[in-house]
Amino acid sequence: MTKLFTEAKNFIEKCYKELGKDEDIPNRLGEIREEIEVTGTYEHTFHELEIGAKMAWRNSNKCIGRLFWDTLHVKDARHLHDSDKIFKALNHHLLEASNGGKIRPTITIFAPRGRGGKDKLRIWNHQLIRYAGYETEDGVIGDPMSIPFTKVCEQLGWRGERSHFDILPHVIQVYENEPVWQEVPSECVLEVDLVHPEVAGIQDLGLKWYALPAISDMKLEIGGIEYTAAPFNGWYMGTEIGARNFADADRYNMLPKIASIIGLDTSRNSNLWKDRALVELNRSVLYSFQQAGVSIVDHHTAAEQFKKFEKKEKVSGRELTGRWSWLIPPVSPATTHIFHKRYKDELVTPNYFHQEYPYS
Ligand code: HEM
Ligand code: NRG
Repeated sequence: MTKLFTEAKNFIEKCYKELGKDEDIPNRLGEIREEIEVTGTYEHTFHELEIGAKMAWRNSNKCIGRLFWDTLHVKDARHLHDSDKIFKALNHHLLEASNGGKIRPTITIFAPRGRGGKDKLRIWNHQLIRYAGYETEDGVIGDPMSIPFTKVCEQLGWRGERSHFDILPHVIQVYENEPVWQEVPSECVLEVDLVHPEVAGIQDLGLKWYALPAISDMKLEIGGIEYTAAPFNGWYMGTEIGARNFADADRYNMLPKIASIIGLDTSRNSNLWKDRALVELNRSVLYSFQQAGVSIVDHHTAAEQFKKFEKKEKVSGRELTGRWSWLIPPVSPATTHIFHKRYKDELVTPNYFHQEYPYS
């Protein structure tokens, strides 16, 4: 038995049993065995692809948002091999998933790695929407985390405006071809300006963040088939933006500015100015998204939803896996039940995997 067939068998048995279609397993496995013998690989039916992507989300140990795994909207783009059509599909994903603010968890799945592991489609962006970062003599402009990728984009001929919030272009590599880029149409990018329910000064910072977190550099693996381009999105948990993207000293580093706006003494640690600034920044993120009608979840609600997920998995007879260090929120972790439990960090497939950077 080839390795691929073993992995296919594992997946088909798991998924058909879950769908209550046990009787179809022998036939389907016969088909797959023959297809692998003749072509070296096999193709998933749409139904298999859909349930596989959902199971992969359910098995994502680092994700607190898994209660909603069964609602994932799966878009089949396996037939697209032309860069223009792939760019269009990415824009379409952004529009449909953003849905005017009522975000729909969505994945677009492009053609998998082909026979012999050769044909490999890649999206070079880490996320479909992300802000550029530039090193200048006067310090960093934009998102420091994007500096290496922004350099790559500029080497490919793109030029950013050097604001703190330049949307990076989409960069894709279609098989052995050189990478190509395309600007993301502004109508596909929903953004939220930061305001605060009481502190007017926060608005004057001119901060904003995009609505849609859409990871585009991970590989979806289902039954031994590797989907190297399969961007997916849900909605944000507020702390991702308020406690990390804006707060980390090596990201937008806004805590000192927020503290000074609120009038806190930043010369001493023991007055907890960082903690107080963090809370106001996180209130601001949640309030701004809510006012703008854009889906977002606070970390307490997300933890409660995760608790529901834990219970549902138990009822379904599946063993829960999770990575504690990622599941606890970065603000007030011990106020959530997650902090007080242990999770088994075991890899279950299908799943989403990190892959090598396509650029050096
Ligand atoms: C990680 C929340 C939807 C798969 C995470 C993290 C959070 C989160 C807070 C940790 C991120 C970090 O610390 O950088 C949510 C919420 C969702 C959602 C609120 C709303 C629906 C999804 C969907 C998928 C997914 C739709 C896949 C189909 C993952 C994966 C990771 C992750 C694979 C780990 C990413 C990595 O290794 O960098 N999620 N998620 N999530 N989530 Fe979700
Ligand atoms: N922390 C990252 C995004 C990681 C994924 N988070 C999600 N995923 N919510 C950031 O940009 O802040 N999702 O699919 O919803």
